[in-house]
Amino acid sequence: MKLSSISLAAIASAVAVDAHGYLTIPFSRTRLGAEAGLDTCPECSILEPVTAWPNVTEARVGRSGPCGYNARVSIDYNQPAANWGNSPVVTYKAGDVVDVQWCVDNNGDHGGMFSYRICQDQALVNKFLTPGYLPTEAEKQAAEDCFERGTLSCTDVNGQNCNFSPDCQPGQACWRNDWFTCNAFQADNRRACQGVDNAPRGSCFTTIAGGYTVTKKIKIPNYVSGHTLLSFRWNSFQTAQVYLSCADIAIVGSNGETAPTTTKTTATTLVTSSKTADASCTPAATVAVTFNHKVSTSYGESIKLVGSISQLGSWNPSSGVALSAAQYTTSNPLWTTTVKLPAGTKFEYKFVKVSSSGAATWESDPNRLYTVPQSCSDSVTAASSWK
Ligand SMILES: *[C@@H]1O[C@H](CO)[C@@H](O)[C@H](O)[C@H]1NC(C)=O
Ligand SMILES: [Cu+2]
Repeated sequence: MKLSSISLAAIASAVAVDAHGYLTIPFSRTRLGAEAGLDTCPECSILEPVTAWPNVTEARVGRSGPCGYNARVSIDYNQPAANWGNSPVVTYKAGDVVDVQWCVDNNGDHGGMFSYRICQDQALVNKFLTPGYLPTEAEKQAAEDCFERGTLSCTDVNGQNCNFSPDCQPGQACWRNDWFTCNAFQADNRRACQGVDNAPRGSCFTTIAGGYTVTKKIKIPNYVSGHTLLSFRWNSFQTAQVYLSCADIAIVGSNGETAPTTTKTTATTLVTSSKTADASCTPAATVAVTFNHKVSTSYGESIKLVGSISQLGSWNPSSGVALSAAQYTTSNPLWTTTVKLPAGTKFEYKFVKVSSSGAATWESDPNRLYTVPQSCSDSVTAASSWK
């Protein structure tokens, strides 16, 4: 059956289904976001409305990029943050066959096809590994094109059932678009999920109706990297949707050899962009510096950023910058703010806890030091915890 993108969009709105799926093993950035309490619907990172079927490569990824954008919680997983993207979650060996898993919500198995991909262009992938840097849409699409070229063939794994895999061509028996987890495609009266793995509902975490694991094997390509990405893409058949997520991985050679060391710099309290100026880009004059500060507070208390420059109140707490607790949870007590500052500005600062009566408690000495990076990146993140 051939459906135009218009009829696919019509089905999507008529069915009005909600939730869907994301990569869980290896731990994706999306999973880490959910476990940190920041992403309240990890299965909801959706690229829509797009043509997802039968041409599974037609959709442009837009802001979703190869790692996904969750519009519900405004999280862009293409950008490393405090809880994801800074280091590999697993190290694989080139040529090994390993288990990978995604989680589909009981409410939203939309059929279609899914694939795992590795982009072997490290320079493209590095845009997604630079702390604080948000890749542009052009960089997201360039990376996505590379991930599509790097689709890991299902048939590279001996004996694996390769239905629903882009290895298949239209017309072949394996080119499947029915529900792969539930026996209920277009048949709500026999809506019953056994799960691909025969795992019970709730075998993986989703927030809408409970998740079912979908476990497959992939063969790690002959590529070595100290830090790269495995991207998961599911093209839905039933709805005009594509689901994207990614995990930070490392790959060593088949004899254990590692990639040459990269030039990423990290420090205990500050994580700054290491992107250096190159001939092909214009250095940013102003940089949006996001301060992610972890500090537990009680009801009525607030946190301010106060420092030596006028933009930070010239050491006067009442003129300091108030942080937002919008992402604060008990397990992840995050206060944040973003301040635009001229590149190269050097300053000292501290965080200040302000009680409901207005009394200010300063962090302990010494003052924190910061230099706004001079690079092509116009945004950067500084992560810290109360001291
Ligand atoms: C699928 O879409 C891509 C991008 O628009 C296009 O280049 C390609 O020809 C399409 N394939 C088919 C079979 O229509
Ligand atoms: Cu859905």
